[in-house]
Amino acid sequence: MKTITVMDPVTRIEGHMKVEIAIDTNGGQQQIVNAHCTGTLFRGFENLLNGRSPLDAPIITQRICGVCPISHGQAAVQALENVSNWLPPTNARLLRNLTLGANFLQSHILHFYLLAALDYVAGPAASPWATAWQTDMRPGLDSVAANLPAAIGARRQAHEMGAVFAGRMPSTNSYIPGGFTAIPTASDISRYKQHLAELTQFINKVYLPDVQQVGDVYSDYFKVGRGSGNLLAYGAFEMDDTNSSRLFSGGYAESGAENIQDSVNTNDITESVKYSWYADATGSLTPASGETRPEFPKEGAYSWLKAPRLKDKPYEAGPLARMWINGDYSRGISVMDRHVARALEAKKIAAAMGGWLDELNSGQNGFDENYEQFSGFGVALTEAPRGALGHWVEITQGKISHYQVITPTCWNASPRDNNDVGGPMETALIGTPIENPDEPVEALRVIHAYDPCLSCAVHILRPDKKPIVVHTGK
Ligand code: NFE
Repeated sequence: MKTITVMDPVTRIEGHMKVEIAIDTNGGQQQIVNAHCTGTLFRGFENLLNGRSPLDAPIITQRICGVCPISHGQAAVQALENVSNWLPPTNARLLRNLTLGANFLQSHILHFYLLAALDYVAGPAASPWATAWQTDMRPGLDSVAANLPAAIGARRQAHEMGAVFAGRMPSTNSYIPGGFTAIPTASDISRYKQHLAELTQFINKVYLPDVQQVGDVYSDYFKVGRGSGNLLAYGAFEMDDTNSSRLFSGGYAESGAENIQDSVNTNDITESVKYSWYADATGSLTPASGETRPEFPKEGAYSWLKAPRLKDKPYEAGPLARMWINGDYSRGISVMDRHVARALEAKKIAAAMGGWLDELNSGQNGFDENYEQFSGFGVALTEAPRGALGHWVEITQGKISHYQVITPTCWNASPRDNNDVGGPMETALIGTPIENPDEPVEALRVIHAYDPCLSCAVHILRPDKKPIVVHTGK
């Protein structure tokens, strides 16, 4: 008999998400036979930006999320600079990389220890650690549980490291079109270096071994949760001032392919809204012409996320996709591969950060005073900790006239598209064995491996200043 289990809200993620799974017996085993992922709040940041100064874009878009604000700051300034066809000076490029890198490290450490590990490891017997379920908790991982408090310290240290140049974390005012507001001093550089050395030690000696240990005890999860099998990365961390090389290159691979396409044409990206609470007239648009026009209720719709597709296909974004496209990881596509690739990526980024620090010119301005903000169209394709992030902007007579953001979680947690094909996470859930439908921890493992972030919801203001309140319940 089919059981429907609803997780609402899914906990230990950022943002607001509901996942509904249907569980049935298949081949003598209970498993998930259908899944629907729902983003339960509306995010109308694009509409907030219309009519504003371009300088507001990096400030406002960082408020989309407290976990990945730096990526939004980076994407916003790169989109604005793209309008002016301009690249930042050396120190700005390096300071941005160093601040973004710090944000990736805090996010990856946060994700593994505070969001995902408790799916595998019984936490200390105290709130908020103690797990409320007993299903499939395997012994042998006490040493991982013992590292949870140290991980909190490491995450805080990554934030402190980012704040050395950025002034404050999580959201910073230092990302501005034309450069970066800080002038690094020798003492800043040495403070950053000290943090980086300690964090590198944590990543290499604690985080990576812990992930490997979880992978050994739960090795069956290398075969669970493949998802769409299609991988997408835009690339990030500029390695030179001409933007000819990045630490992670962009590209896509269909069906876990060996055959990696090394560039992404954004005209191939469209967003379906057949199952999303947006006006049908806004469906199948490319982000350059995309519209954020909510429609609730709407027949058949079940998510506030649109369904982005590349050449009409769903794609997974994230550390596994980045490492795969860059040729750094090819073991497989699964729940556990996502954790391992994320930890290996933290190691790779931390190592690169040492090089950027050495390249910094102490005492030199990271802002080019000749920068001029033109009107026109701009796009930035970069990466957030959770994967490919795009910002599209149009400036008309000095004001933002159009803005669109597609976040990585939009790719990963998207609902079904115009062809009724589910998003990567929905597909990954199907086939997952479930021991106890009342405690479907196996489904949580699949969901958490993507590190979903449903992004913050907002009320948007009409010109008459009355808030539009969208009711998603009865
Ligand atoms: Ni809110 Fe984010 C990242 C972005 S959401 S955490 O990483 O963009 O997918």
